[in-house]
Amino acid sequence: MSRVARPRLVVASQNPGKAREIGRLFPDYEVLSLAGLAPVDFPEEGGDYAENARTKALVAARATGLPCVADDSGLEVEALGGAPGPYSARYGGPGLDDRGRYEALLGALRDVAPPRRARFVCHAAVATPDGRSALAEGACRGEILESAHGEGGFGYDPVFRPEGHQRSMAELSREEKDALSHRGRAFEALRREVAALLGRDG
Ligand code: ITT
Repeated sequence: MSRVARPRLVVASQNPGKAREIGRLFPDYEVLSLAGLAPVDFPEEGGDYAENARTKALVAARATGLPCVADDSGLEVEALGGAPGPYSARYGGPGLDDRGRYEALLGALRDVAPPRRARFVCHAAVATPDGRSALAEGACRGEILESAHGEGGFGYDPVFRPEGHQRSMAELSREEKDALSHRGRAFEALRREVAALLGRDG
């Protein structure tokens, strides 16, 4: 029995939690991680999710010579005027890990009564080495809890409860998170473009 080779797709992210999630959204592809393929220096990110996502995918596609997907994402908290937003990865100052960052967020919201409404946003990008690219976005509404719950996911998941659920994002199964997350939705919306750019039927 002959097996049709799956097209190769590189996940351009230096965040292992994020890279795992993007990878599992593409079961029909041979997903490769950036680490070990080519040294890639991402430029410093600005405040525009879409531009950041496209730049990550394009820079990685040029460096690896392979089609790449990337995302730029963040957590927008209503009581903080939409912060940290595109700066979510750096919230609370340098040297913090995921836990340090969500603890800084809980501290900033200490005097804000629930519900502390928030949403995760994700702009997904695909790019080819010859410079073609496409973008799509997704969001997930919810609220910031008063303490951390759960061990799954990454980043702010333990302190975020998606709308309509009684558990934090970190207490959901991988399948549950992928079905409702900003990232799951953004890459679902990008699926056809990925197939088209890689020369596959959607
Ligand atoms: P790459 O740029 O290398 O992909 P990064 O972590 O720097 O990694 P971003 O600039 O897009 O990526 O930052 C997104 C941050 O938003 C991420 O570091 C988390 O703090 C937060 N975040 C995004 N998606 C999340 C999710 O699904 N769950 C929890 N936190 C998330």
